[in-house]
Amino acid sequence: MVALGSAPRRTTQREMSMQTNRWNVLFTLALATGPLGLVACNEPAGSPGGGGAAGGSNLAELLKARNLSEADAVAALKTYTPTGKRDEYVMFASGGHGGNLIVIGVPSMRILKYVGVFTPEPWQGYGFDDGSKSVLKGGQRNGKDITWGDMHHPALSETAGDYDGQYIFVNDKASPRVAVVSLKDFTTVQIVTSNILQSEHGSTFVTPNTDYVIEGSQYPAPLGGKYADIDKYNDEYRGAGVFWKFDRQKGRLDRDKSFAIEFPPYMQDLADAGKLASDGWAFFNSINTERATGGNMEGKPPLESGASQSDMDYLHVVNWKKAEAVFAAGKAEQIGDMKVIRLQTAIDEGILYFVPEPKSPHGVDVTPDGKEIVVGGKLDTHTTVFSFEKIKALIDQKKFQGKDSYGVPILAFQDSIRGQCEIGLGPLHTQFDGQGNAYTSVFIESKVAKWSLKDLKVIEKISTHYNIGHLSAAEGDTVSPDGKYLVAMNKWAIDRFNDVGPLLPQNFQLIDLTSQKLQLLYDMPLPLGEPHYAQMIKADKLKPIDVYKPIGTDPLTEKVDPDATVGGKEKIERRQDGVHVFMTAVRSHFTPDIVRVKEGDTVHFHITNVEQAKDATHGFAIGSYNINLSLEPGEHANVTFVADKPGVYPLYCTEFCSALHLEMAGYFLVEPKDGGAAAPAGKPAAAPAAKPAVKAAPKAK
Ligand code: K7E
Ligand code: CUA
Repeated sequence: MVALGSAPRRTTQREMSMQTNRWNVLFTLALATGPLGLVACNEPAGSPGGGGAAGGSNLAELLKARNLSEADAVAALKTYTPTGKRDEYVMFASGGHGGNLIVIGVPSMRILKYVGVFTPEPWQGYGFDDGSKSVLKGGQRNGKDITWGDMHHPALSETAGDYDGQYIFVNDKASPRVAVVSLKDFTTVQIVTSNILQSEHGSTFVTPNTDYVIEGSQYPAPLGGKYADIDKYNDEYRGAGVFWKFDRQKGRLDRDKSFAIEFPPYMQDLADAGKLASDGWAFFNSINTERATGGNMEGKPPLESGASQSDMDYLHVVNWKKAEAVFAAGKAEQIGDMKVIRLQTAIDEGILYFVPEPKSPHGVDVTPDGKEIVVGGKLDTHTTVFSFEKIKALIDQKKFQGKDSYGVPILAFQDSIRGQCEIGLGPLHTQFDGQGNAYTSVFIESKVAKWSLKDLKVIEKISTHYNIGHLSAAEGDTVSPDGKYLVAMNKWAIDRFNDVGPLLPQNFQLIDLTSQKLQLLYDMPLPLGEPHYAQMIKADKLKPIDVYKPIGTDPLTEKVDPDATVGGKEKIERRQDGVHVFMTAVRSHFTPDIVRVKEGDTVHFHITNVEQAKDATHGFAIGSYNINLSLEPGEHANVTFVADKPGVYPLYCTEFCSALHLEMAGYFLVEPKDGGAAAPAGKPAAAPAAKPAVKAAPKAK
């Protein structure tokens, strides 16, 4: 009678059938003891759902006491993941403004980790040691630290169009940046940026073997960070698609092998890479092909109305394989810090084509077989299904209906599509299952529409709360999606949670795709930033390490750090460039635990966590110097700073690692230059009359 959802991965068949039996028995009992019906439906909005948690241990009483319906109980059973049990899927959600990546277990919706990417993440010590600081430095724009991100689209690395669980890439729309996160240890290993773009959005999307990570621009600007007044918009402003070459061996993006393709000054929006039938091609859609510039105080229409005049914009169809060859043949031009295939070259070489698309569209999603491209109409009520075969045939026959103002060939809309599906108000993004269904978020209606790719008919709609943006289905962007679960990523929460002031969390809603009718299972508040998109991978594809091996490994090089400290060889050394402290951490002490330096010394801490026990993390903190490291078992970290303020600074471990964790502490002593006649705290010591003699550096025992 009560169907269980998909079982947790690690549960055996036998356990499973035992559980099913048990629950069936419980439910039969529960349903027999009284009407459960739709109790919750009559509740006024905002009433506590968990009133009277002490409902006893009888299931029927419990349901009644907590105002839960049978459907609620079924939903609970489909998501509840008992202690010690793992999730079947892992979702990587963008952290939005937080500039970090959020790792979530599905179906439990438990948050497993925040991975610092574009912003420091204190718990991981990300942005505090020399290595991660250098990663963040890669994301400086014009020499400036950027202390937030506008992360939108994570993209898992793929092999033959399937998530391979090795890397994940993310973007920053505001300050165009792309980051590489290694899924070996869930650590950000690289951030790149190019001054070719001043904003981006069609990013990140990977080609089927992760040869390239695609970054498409959003708001046009002169390429390379140059200045031109906005009345030169048509002539001087441009968009571009950057193809970052990924070196899988090194696990890094290779700037020298990366290139960009210049686009007209339309606002390119989302992008997707072709696969299988359309491998070698990429698709970017666009808004504002009207080229409105705003100027609502200068006698011009506001940008949003200027940009919504035409019924059609342009789907950009890009032959990146050809672009790669053209780039290799040296036909790209250096602009700013990037090699760019100029617009005219892209036209001449057959790299760029346009197909009209209705109207100010948003998402562009290639179907699992790569044969079709689904575009969400946003201001049009349809999703439009473009046929790659038709597009390719028109290109091959050079059958164009005309050219845009920049000379880009335009294919005829009707000849390029298979058809359209009437979705509703505000179709945005589309995901797929393995059964030929598509799921499109319908923003204005706050619904997910399930529709058939075969006959382009809506099968069913389910309400979400509220204003759904992206949605993420299990393995939804691969050549073989799993279906099963879908997460609606809602922009507004309004009445879903306890009130927490005017700024509300986002609301992730888990939807079961396996039930007879789509069923909403769970609401998960996301109170960190606005995550736009997420990808969901089968958990058993992830094979992260549990400790760093061998001891002393630098997570960035994956090799033993040259300054790794071996147990028993700890020391403090004064060198030309300052004081070097070679330290180990182990339950429950740092060695050395007293470090003496002089005011003005540059201090280099080289700290190795010499443990190999899983989860035996030590923190290392020196308050007031902003030193905060997280040393995972086997990990080595370096941190360099100037001891410019004399005083006595406790140092201690910030992870409760053992019964003697509080005692895992010591002192960092910064002797004043005048040798101890220190000025009171807060006042600088008087400059010494003579240079103090350099004392021998203290040695650790
Ligand atoms: Cu928010 Cu993909 Cu950036 Cu749509 S985008 S919602
Ligand atoms: Cu080490 Cu607490």
